[in-house]
Amino acid sequence: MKRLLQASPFVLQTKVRTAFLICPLLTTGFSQDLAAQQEDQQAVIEHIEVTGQYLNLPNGTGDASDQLREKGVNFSSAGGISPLPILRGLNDDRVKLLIDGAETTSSCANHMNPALSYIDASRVQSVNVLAGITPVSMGGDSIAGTIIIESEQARYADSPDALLKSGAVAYTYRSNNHNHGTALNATIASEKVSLSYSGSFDKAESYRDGNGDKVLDTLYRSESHNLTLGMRDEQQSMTLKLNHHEVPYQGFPNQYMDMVGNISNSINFHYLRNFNWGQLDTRLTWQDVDHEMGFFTGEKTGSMPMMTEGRDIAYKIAAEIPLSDDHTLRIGNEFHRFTLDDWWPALEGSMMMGPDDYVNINDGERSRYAVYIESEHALNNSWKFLAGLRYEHVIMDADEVQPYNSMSMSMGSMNVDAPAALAFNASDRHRRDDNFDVTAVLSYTATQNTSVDFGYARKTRSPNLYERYTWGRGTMAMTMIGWFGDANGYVGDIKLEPEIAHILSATLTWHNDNRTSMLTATPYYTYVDNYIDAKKIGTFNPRMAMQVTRPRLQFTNLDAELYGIDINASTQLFTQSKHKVNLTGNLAYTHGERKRDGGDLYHIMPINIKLALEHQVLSWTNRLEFEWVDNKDKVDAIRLENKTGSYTLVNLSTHYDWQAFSITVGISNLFDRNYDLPLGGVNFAGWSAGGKTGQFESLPGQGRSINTGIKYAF
Ligand SMILES: [Cu+2]
Repeated sequence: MKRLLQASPFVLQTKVRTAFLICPLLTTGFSQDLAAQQEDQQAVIEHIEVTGQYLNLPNGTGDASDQLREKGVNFSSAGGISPLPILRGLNDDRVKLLIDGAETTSSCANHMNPALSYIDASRVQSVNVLAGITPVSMGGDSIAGTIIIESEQARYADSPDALLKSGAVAYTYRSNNHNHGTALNATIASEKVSLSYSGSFDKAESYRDGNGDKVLDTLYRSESHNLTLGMRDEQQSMTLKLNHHEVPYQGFPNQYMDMVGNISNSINFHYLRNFNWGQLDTRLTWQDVDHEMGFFTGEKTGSMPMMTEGRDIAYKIAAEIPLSDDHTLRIGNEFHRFTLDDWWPALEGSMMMGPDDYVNINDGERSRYAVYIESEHALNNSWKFLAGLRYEHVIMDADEVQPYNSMSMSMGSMNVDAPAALAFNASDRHRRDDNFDVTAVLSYTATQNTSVDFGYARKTRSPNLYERYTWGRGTMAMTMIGWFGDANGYVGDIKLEPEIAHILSATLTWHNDNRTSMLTATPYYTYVDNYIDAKKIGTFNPRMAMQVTRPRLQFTNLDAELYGIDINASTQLFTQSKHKVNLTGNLAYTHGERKRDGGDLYHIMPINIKLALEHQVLSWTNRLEFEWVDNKDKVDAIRLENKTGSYTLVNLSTHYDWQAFSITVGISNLFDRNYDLPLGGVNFAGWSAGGKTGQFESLPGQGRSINTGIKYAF
């Protein structure tokens, strides 16, 4: 359903600037030529991007995961707008997600509010996915790669006397979950000053699976309001973005809790200036989040309030210095501080959840100080070399905590949280990590039709606050921690070490002379020292259901190994007068295991193949997609991950541009196939509402849906 739209000139500039440093092929990246686009995706630092018009509808509202899915990013299921990204088997915090250059940390023990949940799909202007090896100037504090999302850019009038006035309104509807989305934007700008507003509203009921059964607790509602002020002259540009985002409710079918409120305000200030020695890029970002968990729907019932307050503050200073025509130097300094309070107010009249508030994380702090240097050098016409070194100093700390009560017995059983709190408060909680990242990539253009890129990266991530500082040992407390959708219980470990990934990867690229057909293959290998995984420290019976036994897990460092291959191909099957027919395909295979016992890692996507046939005539595009996913029989035994079956989905869509209108009509899951999501986790809400009988089953995927969108631009 996605179409590559012509980028505005401003976007083009910024794109070329960022793209140049990592991909020699990027100069062709904005052509409508399919093969060339495909080729851009293939450098060893996989550089993948989509550029859309300001206001992407009728592609849709909601989270931007659809725009990323087709770029090879997988997602583990969570709430309707909060799925967690997985790149080549590495999930969530291991992926660095930059939205307009800002990093947002999840302020929730279930990671219900990941960075991606704050950007509505309608606002996404461009997406870059750098899987695996990432330039150090775009990395740090991540081991899987970097996803770069840009929202609406400031747009300006073409000439001194002109005034730019433009805008768009759009509406989308998806039949399966009665999802209504509305988005609008308006811009007024002179040649030097630009002001724009964008807003979105999105609301969905719980979706239905291929059997027509409701998948409980998958409903949500969200809205966002965003102001962008831009100013520029010949030497400099300044952009100020103010964002307000609200989620009144969002169901999480594979968690014990739901989101009953998430309010976020953020400021993003960006200043860019050209000097005679090069360019200076500075950014200041701030985001405050008020997050509340509880229960809001009859589809999953309970009573327990949980509150979280988080704040991200950061600056970034980056200098790009062209030393000669074929040699560029980049140096930078970054600072990022995340602070967090997480507490669970006492429940009145409850023996177990009172009389005190449970303090989960008190004044948690995670601060990173980073510097890097990077050199990009074209050695001659066929060889190019990129190398970088990055150092980060990470400081983490948390204050003393308290359990609901300090009695040694509670409801006739041992109150294990009381001694756990004493032990936590007596421990030294201050931690410092010194993290080094290295990237080295060689690109070799062998012939006019073939090239190879290969490289090595060492990437480091320090544990997050929840991995180091959650401490409760009781069943209830432990089941509140974890972003895995497995309904297991988790506890942190202050002594956790940072995880260090060593990544080797190569990309082989072939295309024909006129670039209408191309093929690339990217094999990769990653060894992770001190991979943060889980070890079993006990068991429990969820919700007193004695037939279900789940593990109590503690975060722990283990060594892990991941390898796989991505293959992409595209060809122009047919072209005659105004008609064009293209076929694209890709295959992804990932394997992940623990080195100690060869056990399979959690949430590894089975081998899968996607094929898309696209027919274009003038401004009319038709698209037919097949997606095949193999059985998932390699599962994490420690987390009791479920196996899932193989499935094939077919999607069909048509898109038409007529004057100021764009219209899309599509059918996803055309044959209403019923299937389980390989990365969906367990259907806890369904189990709970169904009388808590039997074992936890897998979360089903969405059945057939008729999706429509209409946009009017003025
Ligand atoms: Cu939460």
